[in-house]
Amino acid sequence: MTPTTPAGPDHPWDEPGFEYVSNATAAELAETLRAATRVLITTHEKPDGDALGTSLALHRGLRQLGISSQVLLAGPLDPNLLAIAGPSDEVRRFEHDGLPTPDDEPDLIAVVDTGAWTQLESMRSWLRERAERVIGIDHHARGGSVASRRLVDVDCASATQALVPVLDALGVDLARDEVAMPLFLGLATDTGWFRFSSAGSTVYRVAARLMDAGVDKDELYAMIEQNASPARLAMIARALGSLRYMSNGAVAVMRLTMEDFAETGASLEGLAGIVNTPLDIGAVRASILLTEAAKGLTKVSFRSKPAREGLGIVDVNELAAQFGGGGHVHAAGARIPSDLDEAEAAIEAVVDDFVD
Ligand SMILES: [Mn+2]
Repeated sequence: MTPTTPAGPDHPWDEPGFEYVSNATAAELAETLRAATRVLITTHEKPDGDALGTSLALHRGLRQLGISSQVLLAGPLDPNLLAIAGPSDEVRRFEHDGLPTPDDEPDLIAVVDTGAWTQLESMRSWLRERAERVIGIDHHARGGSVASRRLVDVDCASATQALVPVLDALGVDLARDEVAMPLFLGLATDTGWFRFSSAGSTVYRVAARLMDAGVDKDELYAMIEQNASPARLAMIARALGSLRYMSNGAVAVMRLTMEDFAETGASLEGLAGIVNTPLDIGAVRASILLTEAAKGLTKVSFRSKPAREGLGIVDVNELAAQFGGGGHVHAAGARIPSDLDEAEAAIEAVVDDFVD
């Protein structure tokens, strides 16, 4: 996700009383990494392109320096993204491999692209016990005390961008060992392939440097963005076929049923980003996708656009909170323990309050 500073005091990434800011420089973190012998690199659950890109780039950079490391990923992951990891990358999946065993005990842990305990649920207590050995590299404005020493650069459009100065301080050659490629992946995916407002001139300069270091952006784009299954397109068709509007056209709502999954053969993991499609419409300021996860259980994804002249934002973090969910101001989720019709009616009953 792009870094945002959501309104409201009770953001799920916050830790009351904790000020989430840098307390270490890139050079200091590089020195800590150089002194380590066994590093565990991890990131937020359900890793996206930036989370995976930052993890892999650090892993490959350390390998170039002869420092052993392992990447730990938790939660579902788009197979097109995971394909970026090569056979020589040491990737551990929490669901299959669990946490490192005592034999594998890391002497340093790097948490990247998040600093929020709520995004690290599956390894929360394990990380807490090792707090003094945890460093963080992030670009989000919100987070907690996960890492004892951290570099939080909210001016970076991606965590991979925030990692570049650390790799430079380490003396990693970005042009070797496919270090540049995952860096570019994070930068590209977190900026919507350089479309979002977060893609300023510095981002283009970093992207140019990574391309000069050998990144084949066309190949990467094809691997990530043009590699969908027919089932995904069938689900997009069904979602768009269900599209209706609330709040005088400002909010788009789509739904997917269990029958849609059964008939198309699509998986939940293959749905990422479908919720964004209605944001293509000029008048639409927020988009909601209701997915029937089980009979009587509806999973809801909320997205909203950045502010435009004369138009306020729809704070979907606040909207999702009405249903016990959360996230951030432009992207949030919730699980509503009712069927699709009831869930949609419950949203419709309150949504106007969030559209000014
Ligand atoms: Mn990110």
